[in-house]
This record gives sequence, C-alpha cells and structure tokens, in this order.
Amino acid sequence: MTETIDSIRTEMLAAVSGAADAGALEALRVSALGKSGRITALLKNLGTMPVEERKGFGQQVNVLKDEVTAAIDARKTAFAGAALNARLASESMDVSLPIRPEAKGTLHPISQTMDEVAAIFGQMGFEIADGPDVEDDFHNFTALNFPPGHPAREMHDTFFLPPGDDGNRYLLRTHTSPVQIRTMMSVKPPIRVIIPGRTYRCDYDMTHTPMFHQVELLVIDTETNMSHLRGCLQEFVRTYFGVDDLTTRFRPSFFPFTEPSAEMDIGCSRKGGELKIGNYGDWLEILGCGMVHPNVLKACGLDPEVYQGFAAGMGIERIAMLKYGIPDLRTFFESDLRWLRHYGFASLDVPTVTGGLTR
Ligand code: 2NM
Repeated sequence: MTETIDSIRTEMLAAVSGAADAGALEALRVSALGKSGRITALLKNLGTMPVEERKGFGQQVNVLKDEVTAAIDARKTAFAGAALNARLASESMDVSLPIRPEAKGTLHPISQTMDEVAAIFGQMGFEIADGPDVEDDFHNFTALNFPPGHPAREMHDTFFLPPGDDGNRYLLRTHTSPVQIRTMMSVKPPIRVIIPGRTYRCDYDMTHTPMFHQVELLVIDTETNMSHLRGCLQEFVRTYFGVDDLTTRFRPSFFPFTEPSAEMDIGCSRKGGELKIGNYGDWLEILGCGMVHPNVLKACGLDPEVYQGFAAGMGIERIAMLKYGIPDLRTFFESDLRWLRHYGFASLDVPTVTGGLTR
C-alpha cells in the first residue's frame, strides 16, 4: 500500500509538471481526486482495512492528496499568469506612434466651434449645462415669459409631439433657454453657465434647417448689469474671431425673456463681395442678448429685488460659417465626405484660449 502511495505521488507530480495547459491539469485533477479518481479510491478503501492500519494509512493518503492539490494549484496559477502576460503583450500599443495615414476622420465644424466657444467661456469661469431635447410647454415657453396665445409662440414654428397620458404637451425645444430655466430652478446663484446644444424649428430654406445648434449663456448674481453683459460678449467675439480691438454695436431689440433686449453687431467689411471681420465701418449682426426679465426670475423662484442677470444666444452654424467661410448652411448636414474632409478639423487639436483656438 505504501508502495501505491509513493508511485501515485511520483506519477502525479511528474504529470502535473508536464501538463501542457489548464485543460490537461483539470483532467489530471479529475483522474486523481475526482469521484472515481485514484486517490479518492484509496480513501474509499479505508473502510475495508484492519483498524490498526487504518489511521496511519489514512494520514498518508491525506498528505498525498494535499501535495497533489498544491502542485495542481501552483501550476494553474503559473498558467494564468502566463496567459495574462501574453494578453497584455498582444494588447499593448505604442501611443507615441504617429497617426496612421489611412485614418481620415475629422471633427465636424459644429463640434469644433462648440469646443472653441466652451474654451473661451470656460476661461472666463463659465460652466457647461445641458438638458433634454424633448421639453414641455412650461420650460420652453411659459417660464420664459411667453404668455398663452402670444404670437412669439407661433413664430418659433414648434415641432409638437403626440399628446402624452400626463396631460402635458411635449415638444422639441425651439431654443436652449429651457436649460437656463432648469438651471435657475435648481442652482443657487451666483450662476455662470453656457448651454450648447441642438434646437428644432419647423423651417427649411437657404438659411434655416429644421435642426440647428445654439449656444446660450446665463449669468445671475446680485449686482449684474448691462456693462457686464457688454464686456463679456465683447471679450468673447474678440477672442473667437481673433481681432483684439473688434468693435461692437448694440441695437435695441425684443425677446419675451429679456428686458431690455438688444442685438449685438460686430465690425466688418463687405468690399468686393468678400466678408472680413474687423473695424472697417460696416456692421454684421452676431447675437441676441438682454437682461433676464423679472417674470423669468420669478417663474424660477428667484427674487428680482435680490437677483438680476444677463443672457445671450447665438447660432453655432452662423458663427462657424462666418469664421471658416462656409457659404451654405444646408451643407452642414449632408454628410458629404469631400465637404467633411475640406471643412473638418484634426481630431487631436483641442482648442484652448492660451494654446490657440484653431491651428
Ligand atoms: C437669446 C437672446 C437673449 C435668453 C434668455 C434666457 C433666460 F432663460 F435667462 F431668460 N435664456 N436665453 C436669451 C436672451 C436668448 O437668444 C437669441
């Protein structure tokens, strides 16, 4: 019997160290320690042995069992380590290698422009806020001081969704302003946010697409006035267009959600049919803005005697067309590969105010 134990040990340990893979190891484990394995059989035999031999033999079989189990486990661990190393080696990549010439993807001018706007306002201490594209009447109109039946509601050419079970009328947001409402209702001032995003109006011609992008900004504090608005927006257009002394002009306007409201122009030239941004005596409309209407503050639970602020909004496509000389709005959404390669941007050139907006 001792002879059997020794030969099983010798055989098993040799087989374990010669096993080719984890599968072979498992087969060996079953052959020795499984239900009808060799070591299991020895343990089963204990009952048939004379009592005086049983104890000593049982101890030896258990020692054998532990030794074989330990040898299998050690080899299993070694296999797992080798497999992990092989996987790490096969999956590693050299991030310092140059971009493959066949990788032709570029950043869409809309994304690039949004990144630039975010970099400029980020530098001034603004955060980015966002909200749902599907809105309700309250956030898109009512809280923004559009009275029921107000003609401006119709002016927005709203896409309405089929009525839901909850009695609310849902729609595709016609501007990003509902996000300002959500921000004012949930964040205690001071607030400095920009909201870039998709907006929708049922309109399609040379200068309108049913989906377009806006960026709006909102500042709410206790001592905010129109000179802050002007300084902030002037700084923005100077940085965005890269013209350090770019002049701005404010013309009175109307929006339900601001009072007073204004449209901001920047200096330009149209000589010879070519548009140039700069102080050349001509003017170009660039954005709408104003002081947030007291009714809007009240709708958001803010006391207009304590808080005021300013807001502004502009079209991303429009400012992208002006900066990058893209003549036709509709081409933005045609996914024409030649257009994308021509107007697209290198995906690794992230715009920053200090490092340069576009290289
Ligand atoms: C514009 C022009 C002027 C605006 C105002 C607000 C809010 F929520 F604070 F009242 N959001 N956006 C605003 C003001 C938007 O876009 C041309």
